[in-house]
Amino acid sequence: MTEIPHDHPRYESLLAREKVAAGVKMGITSIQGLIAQGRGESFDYLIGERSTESALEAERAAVAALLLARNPVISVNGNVAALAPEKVVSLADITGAKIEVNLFHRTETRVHLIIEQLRAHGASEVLGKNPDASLELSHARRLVESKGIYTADVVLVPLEDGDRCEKLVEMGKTVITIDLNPLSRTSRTSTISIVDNLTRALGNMAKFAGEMKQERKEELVKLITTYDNKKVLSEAISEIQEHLKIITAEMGY
Ligand code: PTJ
Repeated sequence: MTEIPHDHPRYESLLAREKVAAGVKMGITSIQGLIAQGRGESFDYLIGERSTESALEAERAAVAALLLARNPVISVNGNVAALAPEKVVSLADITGAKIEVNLFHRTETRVHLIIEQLRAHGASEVLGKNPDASLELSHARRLVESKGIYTADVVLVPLEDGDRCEKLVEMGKTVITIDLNPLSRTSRTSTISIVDNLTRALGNMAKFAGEMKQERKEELVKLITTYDNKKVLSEAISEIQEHLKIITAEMGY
């Protein structure tokens, strides 16, 4: 990886770019994953590269859902494995969630390498290698494990295109997504849409999970029943508009 100096004004963004590029070189991330990262970067720029109030609200609700779940599962693809394997493992440990590899551009080699990557970052069990169940989808993301995504009541699906998300919602599952684009099909179809950068979102969620684990069950239930995803998405869009107004004013336009 190219060494990015810590004092570079765009350090976090450039580091993420290096990680995804390294993921491609290692065979973990698909070449298409580079395009996905670029799409995400542009939305992050519009958001102001920060976790907004609406994102934090969605992240708290998501953590409550994971903590209350009977069988929570975190789905991992090639971008997630390259960008934040340690954060996935830490969130899974705190919430008791299983981890399952699920890929759009699926090859058995990539599945194997991603499992190894997660193991190297402390995961004990990673599902996805032996899919014995199928979602009603015509592409490889249909391949899931019966003890994982197939029977999960809550699924965290960071970073993907929306059709599997839609299918999982149809199956009655609570679907949490992390996608910097508040207008994407994923954001519009999920139960809890986190409009935030994957790395920031997973970090915030692990921190919240540590704190919220001590809370009474009723408090967690209240967080979910009072949560309004449409409102959160509309606030996410307003936050982008506000940010654009501020920076254009600063630029004197
Ligand atoms: O590893 P595979 O084979 O499963 O392939 C995965 C990719 C990422 C290639 C696949 O899911 C894909 O093509 O995704 P899309 O359709 O490009 O959607 C990616 C979405 O995630 C876009 O809406 C981006 O804005 C968003 N995104 C990209 N990077 C990030 C992100 N959101 C949060 N954090 C990011 N770092």
